[in-house]
Amino acid sequence: MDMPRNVFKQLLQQQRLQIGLFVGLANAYSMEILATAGFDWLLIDGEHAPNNPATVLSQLQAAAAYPVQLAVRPVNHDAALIKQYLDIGAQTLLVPMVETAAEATALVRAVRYPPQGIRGVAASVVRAAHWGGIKDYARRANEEICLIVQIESRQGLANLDAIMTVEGVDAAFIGPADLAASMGYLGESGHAEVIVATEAALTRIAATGKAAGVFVTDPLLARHYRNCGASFIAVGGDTSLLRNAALKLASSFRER
Ligand code: 3PY
Ligand code: MG
Repeated sequence: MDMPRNVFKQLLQQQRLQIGLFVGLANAYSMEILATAGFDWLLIDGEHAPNNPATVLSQLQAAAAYPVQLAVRPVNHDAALIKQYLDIGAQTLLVPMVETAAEATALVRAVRYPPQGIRGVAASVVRAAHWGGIKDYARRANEEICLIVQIESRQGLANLDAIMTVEGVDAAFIGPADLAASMGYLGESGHAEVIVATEAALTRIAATGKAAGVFVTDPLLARHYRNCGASFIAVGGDTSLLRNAALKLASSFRER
């Protein structure tokens, strides 16, 4: 068996538009439904959803049969947790709250085998390497892993250029909710100043030749961010989709 290519990483390098969804239901069956829905990429969220390596594994397995790219968001920068996600087969990680080049460098080291990094080696017993079936896994893994850093604070913005120069950072994704909070606008991710900061950040990221991403649910603003340089755009989350559809259905059958 050949090393599986990370198609998401290739598409990010081309800065081709890719529409994604955040997946927080933490469930393999609903993940499989979403995998059939036509999104380019799905993010299994381990930051704000009740996920762990076991639930992430079942979602990776559920979506594997479908032509959709998958990313996993760990809850923090813990190299041990990152190792587990890579070993179960996540090839793309979206890591929250990256604020300095030193943090980005540590993350690059966490996703790479030695000597470039510190990822523990056990290729013959992990799903990512087909339990030894992918003979050149240990040699090729570093190049197929895609590291996306999330920029979502004032400090992250201040250090954006330095973060983007870190070799091994493949892309950066703006998180407007945390960015708004960091700018003093908690709960106001649509605040004009947050939008201006996001526009500038997307432009700066794209200018480095690396892919820029953002979470935005408003189609017009999404189009605007695309024009600013965003190429991978998360347009919503499954929990909101379910709740909104449920609210609408319930209310539509109430007697007025
Ligand atoms: C944020 O907005 O803070 C995110 O992490 C993703 O949208
Ligand atoms: Mg965030």
